[in-house]
Amino acid sequence: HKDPHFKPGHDAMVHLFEWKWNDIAKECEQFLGPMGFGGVQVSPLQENLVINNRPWWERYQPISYIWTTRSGSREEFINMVARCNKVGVRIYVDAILNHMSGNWQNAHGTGNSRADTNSLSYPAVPYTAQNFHKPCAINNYNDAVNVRNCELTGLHDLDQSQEYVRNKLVDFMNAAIDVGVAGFRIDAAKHMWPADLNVIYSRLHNLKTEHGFPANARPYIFQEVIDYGGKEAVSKHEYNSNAAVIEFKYAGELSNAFRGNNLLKWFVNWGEKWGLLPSGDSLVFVDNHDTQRDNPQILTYKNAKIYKMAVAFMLAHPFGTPRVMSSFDFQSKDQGPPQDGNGNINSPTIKDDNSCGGGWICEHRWRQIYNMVRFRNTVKGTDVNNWWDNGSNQIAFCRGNAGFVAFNADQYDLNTNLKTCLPAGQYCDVISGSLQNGKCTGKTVNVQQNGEARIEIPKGADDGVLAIHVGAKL
Ligand code: QV4
Ligand code: CA
Repeated sequence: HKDPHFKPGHDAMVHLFEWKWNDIAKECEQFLGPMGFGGVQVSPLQENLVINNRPWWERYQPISYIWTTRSGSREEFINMVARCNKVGVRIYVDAILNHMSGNWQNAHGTGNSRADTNSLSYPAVPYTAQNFHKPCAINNYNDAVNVRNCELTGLHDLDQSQEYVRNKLVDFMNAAIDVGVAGFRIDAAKHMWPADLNVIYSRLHNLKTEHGFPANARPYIFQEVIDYGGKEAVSKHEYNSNAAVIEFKYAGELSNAFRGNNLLKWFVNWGEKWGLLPSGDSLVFVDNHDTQRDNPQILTYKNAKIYKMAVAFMLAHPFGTPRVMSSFDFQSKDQGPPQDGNGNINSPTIKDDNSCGGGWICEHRWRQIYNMVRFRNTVKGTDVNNWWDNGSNQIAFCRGNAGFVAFNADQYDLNTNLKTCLPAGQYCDVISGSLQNGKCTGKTVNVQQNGEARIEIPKGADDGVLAIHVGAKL
């Protein structure tokens, strides 16, 4: 369950947070496929509670396993998965297995199902009170039983040790696998027993060859276990034997350093030496839909220059399976996606320069980000070599003989001759521009016969990164 099954020539996934299925299908065809993205994490598929003013977080309050949400209908979902697979882009579903909704008066769902939440009755599944843990509040992260058998912010906590509950969850996931999804994000995995999860994973179908997967392929599973390395009863190490884990420490350390609280030179041994899980077990990222709202330490689209540097570092470095965040603009924590007066989600608009409008940020359409996905594809299979740093926040490294990247996070210019490891010639810096019709729209870097080049990143430059690779040679 640790292989994302990206197609050759594709790498990295993007979380298209709150996008509609039809818009994702179009995005796969028009942008993600051609740009070499590996996959999309989509918002939850299961029917959720309709909550006043339609905050984004209503999607994390399931009411049934019917595939009707504000992202679209069952037919639209199936159509999206097929169209994305066809252009080499995988779909990963955000699966909420830990709980159903919290208490709500007159609860009704996005598929019109009803529930009596106060008596833990969800007839559209159906679940009754006996399928849940006896309600208690999670209030002690030093007690694994409290963390796993009580309610996360009042969300009714399913008992995954019951065969009946397991079967409901497995059937839901298998139905998604059968229409072609490549895997799942496991929401709130910390709040479920690893042994129960392993039984559930073991019962999942293989991915089907008819959707372009290899024979006997297992679904990719990446589990949400928030573990920054502090002391808590539950740790990420309990979860990475059978499936991948979302590496929050990775995200925390990247933001910390690019904010200026740790020197970039220390990234010379970035990886397990920092207390991260093994690379093959790690889903890595800079920000996610929670941390961009509730963790002021984490970099987001609102800190554009250093955010792009952190994302570029993630994509340039071989550690982990990277996930790019794609947000909608928000002013307050609860604000839902761009929507009309009836609560229908609006589609993003796409401008001439590739960027999005209509309230959608689309970080994945920022040149500094999508060109680094191409970089990652081009250097695949190589290691980090010829690390250079200035003893501070200017760093550079090669990826075999295929790519070279440099960062300047110091408050003074970077202007020096560095080994690029690339064959001699003219290269287009894919951060300041792109190679279009044989011409570079950004800076050109001249690599000498000895593999060295003059690398310049002035302190006030728009971008604090420079990246060149053999796929963008003039
Ligand atoms: C309120 C009170 C509670 C009270 C409850 C009683 O605050 O004290 O017990 O009513 O009914 C929303 C509201 C929250 C409300 C709750 C229940 O914000 O105020 O409780 O609903 O109605 C998202 C949001 C949550 C939201 C939830 C469900 O972040 O705010 O709660 O959706 O709508 C830990 C976990 C980790 C988790 C993270 C947020 O270890 O697993 O907290 N992350 C995932 C998702 C996240 C999602 C959930 C889990 C829940 O990434 O987006 O929470 O599915 O770190
Ligand atoms: Ca639980």
